[in-house]
Amino acid sequence: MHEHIGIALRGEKVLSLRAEAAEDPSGPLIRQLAKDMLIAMKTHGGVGIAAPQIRVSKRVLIIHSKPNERYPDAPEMEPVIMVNPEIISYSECFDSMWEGCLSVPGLRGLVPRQTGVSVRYHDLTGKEQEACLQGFPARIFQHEFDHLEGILFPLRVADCSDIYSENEYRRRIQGLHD
Ligand code: K3U
Ligand code: ZN
Repeated sequence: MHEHIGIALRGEKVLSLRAEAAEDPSGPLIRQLAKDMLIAMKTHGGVGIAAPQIRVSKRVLIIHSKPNERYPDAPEMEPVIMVNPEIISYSECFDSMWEGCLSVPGLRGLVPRQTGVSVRYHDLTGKEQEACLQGFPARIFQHEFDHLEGILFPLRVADCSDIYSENEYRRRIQGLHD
């Protein structure tokens, strides 16, 4: 049984800071941080996580795309751990999707984002990697990258009336009744 790793909630200062670069992407501190993030992401049921969400202001994020209730067509991917990620380019197209966040419990917001991003990062061996992300993985990346910049999804919602409570979201968007 793992020690419980808590999630920082909106209003906590660590979520509004610009996170610091990891000096040694393959060192023991970053490896342990990545393990803790994986545990926290899995226990809390996220499809991604960023280090500030477990109260560590370092530039490390994980994306873990998998099909889910909301996005049944999302690709199934192994978790990808990115240290010191950078955005090389964005696609020109935008689309909007309903996002949630472990640090903003109970809310859903309709967020416009670019449909694709090319990114560069270090893996846990310290090697530089590049990836072109499209669709749901690109969305998760941009959401997690925002965490490293101190930005939470409600700031990205284009129209304030597109922020719903989780229950209202389920009723109105998913058409579920409980
Ligand atoms: O599993 C979640 C989910 C929510 C909405 C749609 C699909 C899945 C919980 S929220 C989540 O996984 C965040 C992770 C966070 F909080 F660490 F940032 C990632 C995310 C969900 C949806 C869109 C973009 C990013
Ligand atoms: Zn989030």
